[in-house]
Amino acid sequence: MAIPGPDVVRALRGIVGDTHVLTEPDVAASYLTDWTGTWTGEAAVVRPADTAEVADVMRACAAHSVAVTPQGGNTGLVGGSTPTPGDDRPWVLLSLRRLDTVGDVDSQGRCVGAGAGATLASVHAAAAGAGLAFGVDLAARDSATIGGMVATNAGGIRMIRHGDTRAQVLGIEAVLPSGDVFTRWRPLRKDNVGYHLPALLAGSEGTLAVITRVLLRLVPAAARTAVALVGTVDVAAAQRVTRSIEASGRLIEAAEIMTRAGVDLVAAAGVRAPFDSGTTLLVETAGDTGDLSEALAAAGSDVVDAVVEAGPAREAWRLRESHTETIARSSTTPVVKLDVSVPLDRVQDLVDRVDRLAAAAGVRAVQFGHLGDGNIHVNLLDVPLDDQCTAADRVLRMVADLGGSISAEHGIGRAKAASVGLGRDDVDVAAMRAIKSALDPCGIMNPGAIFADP
Ligand code: FAD
Ligand code: 2HG
Ligand code: ZN
Repeated sequence: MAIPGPDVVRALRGIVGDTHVLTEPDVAASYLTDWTGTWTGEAAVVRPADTAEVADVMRACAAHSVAVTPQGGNTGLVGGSTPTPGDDRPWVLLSLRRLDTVGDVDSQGRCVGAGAGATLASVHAAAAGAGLAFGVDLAARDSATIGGMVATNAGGIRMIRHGDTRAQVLGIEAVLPSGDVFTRWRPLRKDNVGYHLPALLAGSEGTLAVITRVLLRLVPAAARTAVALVGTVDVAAAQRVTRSIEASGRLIEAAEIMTRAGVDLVAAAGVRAPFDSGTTLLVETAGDTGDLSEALAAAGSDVVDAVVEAGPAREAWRLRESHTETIARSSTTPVVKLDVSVPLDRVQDLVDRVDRLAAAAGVRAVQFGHLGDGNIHVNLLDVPLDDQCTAADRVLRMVADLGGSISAEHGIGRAKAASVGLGRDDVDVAAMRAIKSALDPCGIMNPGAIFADP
C-alpha cells in the first residue's frame, strides 16, 4: 500500500498540482532514502508551495488516516526524514523545500523570517547582507533547511557561542495535524504568556506539527576572527588550551576536536593536514585582544603544534567539515553513527573507552565533534551488519554510565528510537507521549520517529 489510494492521490493533486505529487519510484527515490543511505521507505511525495497548501494537505491526510513525514533538506542523520521501512500504511512524504522565501532582515529588531524550506546558507546570506549573522552553522548548510533545523533542534559548530537552534526561535508558524495553522510571530525577546509552544516544536522531529515559517533571532557578526589548528597529545590537553585562550579575553566562536583516525582519513582523501598529532583542536576566536599565537603560548606544553590563520581559514575548516562525507565513503559497511554528549570532565574518558571497545571488536573508530559542548560524534566503521545493533548499544550504555546523552544534537529519529529509555525515564517518556497524543490524536505525524511504536 504505502502510496495512498487513487482517491487520495487525486485530492492531493487537486491541492498542489499534478507535477507536485510524485508516485513513480524512480522520480521519488531521492526523497525516500535518507542521507546515510540506510533508511528507505515508501510514500507519495507531495510538494506544497505555501502554508495554505500544507494545511489542505494535512486535512486530506487526517481525513484518510494517511501518515505524514515532513522533510526539508533530507540531511538528517538518524533516519527521521523518510518513512518507516516496510511499513505499508498509506504515507505522504511532505517536502517543504518550495517554502524557501527569506524575508527582509529587521536590523533594528535583529531578526528575519524564513520559510521552512529556506536553506541555512540562504539565511546566512540574508543576515550577512544586513551586517548581522545567524548564530547556528553546520557543514550541511547548502542543503539543510530552517524547518529541518528547528525540527531537529540542530546544534552545530557555533553552539558554544550562541546556543542551539531552539535558542534562535523568536516565532513560528506551523500546521497542526488537523490542518489548523498555529502562529506566534512577534519579534519579542521577552514574552512569557503560557507554554512556549515554539520551543516545544524545536526538536519535535516532525512528530507534532509541520513547521512552515520561523522568525529567527540574529546576532552581531563576529569581528576580527582568527582560527588556530592546535596539535595536542590528547583531548584533555585540548580542553586546557581552549580554557587558556578564553582566559586571554577572546570570545570562543568554535572549539572543535578531531582525533588522529579522522584527520588521517581526511588527509588521505586529499585535504591538507598541517601536522601529525594525537589530537587536533580547531579553535575560532573573535575580538581584538592581540595575536592568537600569544594566547597559545600561554597554554605552554599543552600545545604541541599550532597554525594560526586570520579570517575565515577555509582550509582549517575543510579539514574538520570533510569528516562526515569522507567517513561515509570509507567504511565497508554502513557507518554506525552515534552522536553523544558527556559532562566536560568525562570527554577524555569517553574517547578512550570507545577506542578500546573498537580495538577489542576489530573495527575502526573515528571520533570528532564539538569539544566545547562535550559532544563527540562516534563513528564506527567496518562493523559487520549482524554486529551493528550490539556495537551501538554498547556505546550508548557506556555514555549513559558516564552521565551523558545518547543524542546530543542529531535527534532520535528511527535510528535511536529503541534507545530512548537510556536517555529518559518512564515518567518523562509518558509525559512526552501525552503531548504527542494531545496534538496528534490519530498518530499520523511521522510514526516510528522518536517513539518506537509497532
Ligand atoms: P531533514 O533531514 O529533512 O529532516 C530532519 C527531521 O526534521 C525529520 O524528522 C523531519 O521529519 C523533520 N522535519 C524537517 N522539516 C520539517 C518541517 N518543516 N516541519 C516539521 N518537521 C520537519 N546536525 C547538527 O545538529 N549539527 C551539525 O553540526 C551537523 N552537521 C552535519 C553535517 C553534514 C555533512 C550532514 C549531512 C548533516 C549534518 N547535521 C548536523 C545533521 C542535519 O544537517 C541536521 O539535522 C539538520 O537540522 C537537518 O535539516 P534538514 O532540512 O535536512 O532536515
Ligand atoms: C558534524 O558535526 C555533524 O560534522 C556530523 O554533526 C557528525 O558525521 C557525524 O557523525
Ligand atoms: Zn555535529
